[in-house]
Amino acid sequence: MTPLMTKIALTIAGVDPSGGAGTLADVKTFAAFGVFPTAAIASITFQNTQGVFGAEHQSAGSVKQQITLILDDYEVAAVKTGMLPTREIIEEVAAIIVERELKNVVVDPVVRSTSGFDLIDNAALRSLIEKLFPLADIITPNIPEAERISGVAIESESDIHDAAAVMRDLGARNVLIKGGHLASGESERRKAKDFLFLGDELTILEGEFFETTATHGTGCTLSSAIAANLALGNDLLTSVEIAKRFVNEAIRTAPMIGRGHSPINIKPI
Ligand code: PXL
Repeated sequence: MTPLMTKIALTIAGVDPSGGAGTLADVKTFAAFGVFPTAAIASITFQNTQGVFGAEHQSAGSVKQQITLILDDYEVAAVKTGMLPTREIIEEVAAIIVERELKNVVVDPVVRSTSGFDLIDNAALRSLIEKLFPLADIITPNIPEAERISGVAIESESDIHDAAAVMRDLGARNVLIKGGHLASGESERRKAKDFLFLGDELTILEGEFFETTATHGTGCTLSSAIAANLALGNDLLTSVEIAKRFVNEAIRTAPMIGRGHSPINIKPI
């Protein structure tokens, strides 16, 4: 018999109605790990696998109401934040995390879609750094996000160290920089390397690099898989390792649907 989903995780993020990224990916991921999914919606984006064409954001009050009613009723074991498009929403989410003493907080600093659509404005990015980074157990930027946040242009592994150091100075305790973007441009036998800084201690996680367009939702899935595993009681290193393997497998077995970047295959482990 399948065990009951007694651990509960919360995603606070945007909706991608086409199901590849955002809260739909998060919910599928939580469920894949046997964690009960809850979701507060910060924005509804208009998109498909070919691009993001717009968004209609929620107010801070709406996001607060959604989260408050979940927290009043459920014991939430882990929280993942994704697309939080405005300063007001970010400040509200930060206040709730402090007030409710939420644990196992994974902050995916979503800045821009693969197709180049800005998912957050500059004022919001500043408050994400100021208000949410210090509350996060881990932040999970990809390379373009790490560059924008740290101001360090990343072309080598030593640049990754510098960017991580800047982000730790900005208040992030633990930083996972997803190196997938760094792999492109190099030659044969590529590895998809992720760089995990627990404090200033670096662990490099190597996975297979797949030459594929099926990358839509990888960042959302990775961060929510980390949150799911933290909700299950795993430590941070173990959670990141399991999450990375999960995303690798989801890319490898992607359904190749849609006319653009296919979603990945988020399925029960
Ligand atoms: O992958 C970043 C991301 C996060 N959240 C939402 C998105 C996207 C990218 O398209 O649409 C809702």
